[in-house]
Amino acid sequence: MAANLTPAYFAAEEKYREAKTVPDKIAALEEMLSVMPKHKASEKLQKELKTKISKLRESLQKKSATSFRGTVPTLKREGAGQVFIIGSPNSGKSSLLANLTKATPEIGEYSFTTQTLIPGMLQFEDAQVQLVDTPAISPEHTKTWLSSLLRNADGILVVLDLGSDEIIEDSEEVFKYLTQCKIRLETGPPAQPEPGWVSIPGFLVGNKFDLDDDGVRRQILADSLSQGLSLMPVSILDENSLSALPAKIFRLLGKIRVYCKTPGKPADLSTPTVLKSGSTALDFSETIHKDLQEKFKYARLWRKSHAGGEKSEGSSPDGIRIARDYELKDGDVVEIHT
Ligand SMILES: Nc1nc2c(ncn2[C@@H]2O[C@H](COP(=O)(O)OP(=O)(O)OP(=O)(O)O)[C@@H](O)[C@H]2O)c(=O)[nH]1
Ligand SMILES: [Mg+2]
Repeated sequence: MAANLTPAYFAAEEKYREAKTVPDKIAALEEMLSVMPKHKASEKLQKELKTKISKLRESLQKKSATSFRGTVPTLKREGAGQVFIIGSPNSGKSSLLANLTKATPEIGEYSFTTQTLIPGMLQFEDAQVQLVDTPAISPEHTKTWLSSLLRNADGILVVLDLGSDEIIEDSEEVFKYLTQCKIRLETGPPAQPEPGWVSIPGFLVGNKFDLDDDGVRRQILADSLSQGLSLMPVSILDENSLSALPAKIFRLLGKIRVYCKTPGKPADLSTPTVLKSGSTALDFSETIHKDLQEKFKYARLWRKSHAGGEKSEGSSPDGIRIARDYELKDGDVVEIHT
């Protein structure tokens, strides 16, 4: 045959013939497509396979859409913020959640494994962030209830598959969806959105970099992004590549951790109070007790000097005296005096 099909292709085709369920059929077809030699002579066959996959996905979606009719999942916000993991089918969203939290989402070789919201808690040093795994965004079907949840998110991670030749189409699909939801994704400081729009901090995660040997897809994807949006290439198979994620996710939230000290006692460094960055000593006092704002006279501040840098203010044993409108930083220890 002109398409020069390989034994790997015929093995996958055999799997397809034997597959009893729709997800298994999709998995086998996707395998056939991925192992097939890509050239002019096989184009027709590639197209046929893609159509078959898309029809099967649709039937799967119809089934799940009816079983979920009318039920919009609800989710209680927990931790320092709520960050949604969204993206194209099979890109590794659930794998990422399973890796970063103790949650145990189903992980499948086929698309549309995840059909509802799955939360997990991400630990970053002494703070926790709620990560939420979601059903895939795709032209065939995206859950209608996802939009309002995303518009309320504190952060969004867009996961794309660096192992897929369709990564640009997938990326466009996700951004088209975000545009429909009137969500502007921004890695830097959020800009003032136009009326009706929301600006949500986020970045792209290019997963499966192990399947992008020469880094070509990563480059093409990076070039396609609008300015200021950052791309982090990772692989679930390479633990090191994931190690910077918790800090990057926490930083997205624009929050600081402040520790409370009671006069005459050592500081409580076990649990931080998480505040919006830009918060002042007075804002902090309010989180300790509602009456404290009125009685606030002054505060003492201890601020760690940065490693290798000059000692900053507050590194003396007694800390420094600060006024109520003093802006706090991540890691500050504060003692309120009334
Ligand atoms: N090679 C490789 N495979 C990965 C990686 N991450 C995930 N996978 C595989 O990709 C497949 C899909 O993973 P999932 O985590 O279920 O993907 P998903 O985005 O949640 O998929 P849906 O819920 O169906 O949209 C599974 O077979 C994973 O084992 C990776 O970094 N490298
Ligand atoms: Mg999933």
